[in-house]
Amino acid sequence: MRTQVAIIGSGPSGLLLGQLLTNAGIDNVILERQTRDYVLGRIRAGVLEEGTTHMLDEAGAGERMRRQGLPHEGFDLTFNGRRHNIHLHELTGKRVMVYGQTEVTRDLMDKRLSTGGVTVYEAAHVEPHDFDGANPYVTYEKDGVTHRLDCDFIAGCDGFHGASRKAVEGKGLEIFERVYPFGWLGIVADVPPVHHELIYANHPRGFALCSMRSPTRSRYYVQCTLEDKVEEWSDDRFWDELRRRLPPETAETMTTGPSIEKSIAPLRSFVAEPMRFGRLFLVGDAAHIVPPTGAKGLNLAASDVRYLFDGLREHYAEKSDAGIDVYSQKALSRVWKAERFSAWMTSTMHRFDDTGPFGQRIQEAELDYLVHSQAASASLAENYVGLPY
Ligand code: RFL
Ligand code: PHB
Repeated sequence: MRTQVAIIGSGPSGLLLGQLLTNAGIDNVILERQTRDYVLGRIRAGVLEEGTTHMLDEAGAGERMRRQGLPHEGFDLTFNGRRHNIHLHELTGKRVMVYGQTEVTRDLMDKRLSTGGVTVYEAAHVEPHDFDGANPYVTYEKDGVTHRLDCDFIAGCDGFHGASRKAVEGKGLEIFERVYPFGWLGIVADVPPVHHELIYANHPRGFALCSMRSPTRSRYYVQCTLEDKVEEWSDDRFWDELRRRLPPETAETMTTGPSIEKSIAPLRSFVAEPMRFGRLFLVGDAAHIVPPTGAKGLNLAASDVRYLFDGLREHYAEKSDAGIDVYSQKALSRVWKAERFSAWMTSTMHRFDDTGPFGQRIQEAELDYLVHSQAASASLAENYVGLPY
């Protein structure tokens, strides 16, 4: 088989890149390790920047998001028993869209199906080859048979545990990493959200986040230890802990109910440099991870796709490699700013055992400054809605 762009991974970055390429008449094939249902079963991101929503529109996959997504004007921060609003729209002129990654993925998969894009699911042992030269190819196994996909370029959109980054280890790849000493325990429950916008809570017992997927479906998180096990967290224990970390007036109005999903995610900051190795590009979580506190992961995957798609389109339409040549540099410049913001928001909102009550007071002072200084609020808002690209 031959294609122009071989895409490894059918998460949001692979699907978005694939759709933009298909729309531009550039042939592509997606190789995905899992089944379609498995990919759709993942519950992850919830907040989309305007740049991401515009790209979904451009891909022709934004219609349901525009109908069912929830545009948010701001979010609340709670600390020291009080709740404060950060009005994103007043501070930046921009909003964010609350629309789950599961729905983004479904819309992109449906669009791909309707435009005849090829996706090979359950492709095992995917391996990129010869990307240092002019004739790269990817091998994979499907139903016990080995296949070869020849291509012009390989897009490694296969997430943090994928095959693409592994293929460039020892070829000048540099890793920058911080692993946090805690995780997030998250649940989904079919109860109305406690508030119509998100609430980020700083509390001496640990961070909490009240998010949502729809007016009838809530997504809540509490900071937990790395030793915590999902089985140890009954629904009752989760709701009690969440309520304790919110101001009493907020906790009292919360509707609780049985969870329909419950999982623990560790927190990590990670960047792999560079993001291009000859004819292989690393995209999205394959190249970088942010802790979810700033809601940046999926949005960074979208901005990587913006830079790479523009470069590939230029290559095919204008016979210029200028865009491809600056891909890694442009993407990393935006990635590092989001890494900075996500690490800062994580350190300001979470409980760190080693800093004790002094650290807690410093966080509260920082948050107090943040919500009362126009300049500090504007800086937070500018980063949260997404830096321009
Ligand atoms: P993905 O989504 O991991 O997709 C990679 C795909 O590649 C496949 N794959 C392979 N395929 C073939 N061969 C192999 N060897 C392969 N290895 C892997 C996988 O099966 C998968 O289908 O990466 P992508 O596309 O780069 O997208 C990144 C986003 O998924 C991620 O950044 C976000 O989910 C992060 N994130 C958030 N981002 C936001 O922008 N806003 C948020 O509000 C937000 N909240 C979150 C989050 C992530 C979370 N978790 C669980 C990590 C909340 C949480 C809890
Ligand atoms: C979510 O709704 O899953 C979500 C929202 C905001 C975040 C992280 C996750 O910062």
